[in-house]
Amino acid sequence: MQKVVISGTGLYTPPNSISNDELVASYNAWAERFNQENAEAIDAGELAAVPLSSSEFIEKASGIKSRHVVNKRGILDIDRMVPEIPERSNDEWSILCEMSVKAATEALERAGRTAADIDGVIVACSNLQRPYPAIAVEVQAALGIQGFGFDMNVACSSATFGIQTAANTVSTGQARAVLMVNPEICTGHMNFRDRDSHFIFGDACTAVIIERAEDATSEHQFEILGTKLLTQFSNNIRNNFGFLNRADESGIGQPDKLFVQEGRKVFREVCPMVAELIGNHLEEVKLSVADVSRFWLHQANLNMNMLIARKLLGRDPDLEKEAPVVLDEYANTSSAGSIIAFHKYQDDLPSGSHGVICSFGAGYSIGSVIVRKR
Ligand code: CO8
Repeated sequence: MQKVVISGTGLYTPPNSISNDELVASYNAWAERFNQENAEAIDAGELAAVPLSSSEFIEKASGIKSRHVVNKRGILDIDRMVPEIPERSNDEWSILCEMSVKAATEALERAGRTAADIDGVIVACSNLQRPYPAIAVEVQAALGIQGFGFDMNVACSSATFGIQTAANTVSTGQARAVLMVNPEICTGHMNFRDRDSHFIFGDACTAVIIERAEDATSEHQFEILGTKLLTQFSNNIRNNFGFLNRADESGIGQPDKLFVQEGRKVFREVCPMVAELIGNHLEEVKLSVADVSRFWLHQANLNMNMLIARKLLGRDPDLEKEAPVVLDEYANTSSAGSIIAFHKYQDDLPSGSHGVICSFGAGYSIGSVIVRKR
């Protein structure tokens, strides 16, 4: 078995950003119009009035202040409330491929690698834009990578599950190096007319190069000391969109064909599972929580991360140093979130520092990757 390192990471951030105030203004304008247009039915008790949203609630309940998105106009247009992303011809690179190439280019550069050094591509994300051909195979072609590519989806935990898959592939000698990418257009699967969830997600793409330690020359190396994954079935985060929808037309366009969740239950059930998994994983690799300099946690909710860090540390974390936050600017970018935090907050760590990349989300799915800076 070969020792394996993460030798480079990359990030693509879409140029458009929507603040809470902008998002709430659009949602509330739609809600007020809906309530006016349906005033009679609402007064007669035949229809429930749509409640208004508030920026204060969003920031307090989640820590989110804004989100980057691939298309702003379509989301904020109250006659649409869906991003406008024109279909492309089969001769053009798809938008997920385009985002992946941008993030991968930075990851390759930081790893000091070129396409010729990579033997496999994994696209791991929540929101795949088509069933086939795999986006990973398209990314391979766009970058000129030989070998193999495949897509995988474990919702918000796709990246950590992708890192484990890539690390196993490299450690067993099946590949010298693997590119693992997380293109997430979460706004394509959001219900911007649902007050409870309209603020939760944003768009981004991250990329990670995983390679043999003995080959690595990068200045940004983290040895993977261990990976630990857990899944436990839950309907509390669900999206019923799929290829069989057309086999029952009555369900097409219903809210359950977009992201839906029982946020409170997720919060309550997932936090203890995450803290326990990280604690057990650290024990397995003979480290204690005190040995960990940084937790790059999944970026869904600041209060969740505070609670998890508190459970582990027995005190409030120093967010800047111990559990960096990117969800204030990015919102929840699903699988990309913990990797954005890892990418942005790693260069200051001295060699020998230990860190944990941890994701959690739909499934439920939880993934922990323990690393040591080289
Ligand atoms: N404005 C004002 N008030 C609001 C709003 C709003 N926008 N939304 C809700 N309220 C109200 C509620 O109606 C409720 O009112 P009342 O008390 O009268 O009933 C009150 O505020 C409190 O509501 P909640 O109990 O729902 O509020 P919480 O404090 O629980 O906060 C959160 C809601 C922020 C959603 C929180 O529960 C949370 O973050 N939970 C965890 C969610 C999570 O991490 N989910 C993971 C999902 S991501 C994932 O797994 C990947 C899926 C794949 C990606 C798909 C991409 C689209």
